[in-house]
Amino acid sequence: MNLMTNQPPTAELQALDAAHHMHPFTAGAELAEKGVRVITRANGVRLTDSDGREMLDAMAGLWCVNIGYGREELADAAARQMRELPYYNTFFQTAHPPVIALAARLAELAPGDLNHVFFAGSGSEANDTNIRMVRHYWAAQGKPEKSVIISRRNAYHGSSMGSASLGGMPAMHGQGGLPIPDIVHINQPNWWAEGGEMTPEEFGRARARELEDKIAELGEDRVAAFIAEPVQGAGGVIIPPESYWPEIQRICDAHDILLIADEVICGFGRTGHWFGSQSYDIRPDIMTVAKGLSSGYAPIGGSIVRDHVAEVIGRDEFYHGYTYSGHPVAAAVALENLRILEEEKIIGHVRDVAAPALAKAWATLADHPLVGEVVTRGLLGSVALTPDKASRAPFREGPGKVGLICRERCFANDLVMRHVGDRMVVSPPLVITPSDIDEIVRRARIAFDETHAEAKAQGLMD
Ligand code: PXG
Repeated sequence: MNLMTNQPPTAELQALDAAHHMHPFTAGAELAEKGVRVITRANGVRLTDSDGREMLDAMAGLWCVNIGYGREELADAAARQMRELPYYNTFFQTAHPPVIALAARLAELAPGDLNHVFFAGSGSEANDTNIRMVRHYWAAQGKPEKSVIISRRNAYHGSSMGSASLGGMPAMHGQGGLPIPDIVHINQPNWWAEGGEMTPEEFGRARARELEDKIAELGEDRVAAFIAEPVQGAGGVIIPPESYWPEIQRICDAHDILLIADEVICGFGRTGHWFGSQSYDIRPDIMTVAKGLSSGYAPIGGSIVRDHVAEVIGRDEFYHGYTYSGHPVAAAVALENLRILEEEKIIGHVRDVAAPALAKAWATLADHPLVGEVVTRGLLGSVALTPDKASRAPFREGPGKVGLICRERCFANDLVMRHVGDRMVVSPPLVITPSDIDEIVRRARIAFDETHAEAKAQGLMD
């Protein structure tokens, strides 16, 4: 025990973790051998581990700590609510003040007539709600066969049976018998990897028209909804060509298909607006929210729903809900988070200060020999690592090896940055300053240099 911090030594924590803790998206045996990294404290945009080492968190946790770490106001809001009413449910005609206030606040913030909120504990749960809700919406109107949901390859919508089926990750579908019936996938608007000789604008339109082709193939009377992230996050921060979303919107309108925007990453300021849908002029019927709703301080998610959908769903009992739907402590924390986002004008800071600073600093990486595409949107950024910029070629050993080296080199330089295959992604807390953005990019460049040398040494590139 460290008497200063009241904390067991790192090796002891690692041994207990290896013996008892099953981690998400982790090969347990490999981790046990290496030893888990234990994060003990955080403040602003910086994490501290159990050895006292400080790191810049360019990922805002898992894309969620929008207001940054260490905000006492959220801790106070949680403690206050726990003392007053730690739990009550929202089933069977009951509610409590924080859930009512949060629903009303979200209705105010969400564009148009997205006026109704069904709460969940996470993004996965909210997307499961959406599957049942859109199918029930059509069934309640005498069209039970209108049940297919179209999603996209390389989308991420969660890990539960339903949400992982919506996701377009083959490795996930390969475990546990997915996808569930009546979920189909079209291609993603990833111009760098898949655009070939087309211009980004041509490619964006072509990929959007795959939705129209799929609707024609299945028949309009079979298709309930299309779901997509405004910007694919976990898929590698794939920023769609400007031509993509207007065409998707036109197709959904023309064919009477509900549009679900998964705002779990894009929501609450990430793209420089309250919602990514506003950045791309998307008019969704349902928005999935989680993560930034509470800045990750408490687990909460939900579906924000337009009037016409809520009206149909509300006609009869919707046999759906979670014990923690609208949990009072999580709702109180979310309300306080939304207050801070608004009063401190954090979204204006993203739009006017941080996003332009990231765009400028990130673009300087383009001259690095390992770097191909360099893109940002708001405070989302990614680079594609490549052995050959001109041909946009992938590495010959298959995706992920060089990306993994790069992630490790980032850690070694006290920078937390994710890799998705061979794309490096950033999604820092929204409160980040231009000088910390420059520091992220300075460390990233060092990590890229080291990765380049290592990839050559391992024969992964010439
Ligand atoms: N939709 C989107 C767009 C997401 O990014 C979910 C739904 C699911 O939310 P929950 O709260 O159930 O996790 C997500 C989650 C990563 C990573 O490493 C990304 C997510 C979660 C965990 C890891 O990129 N996104």
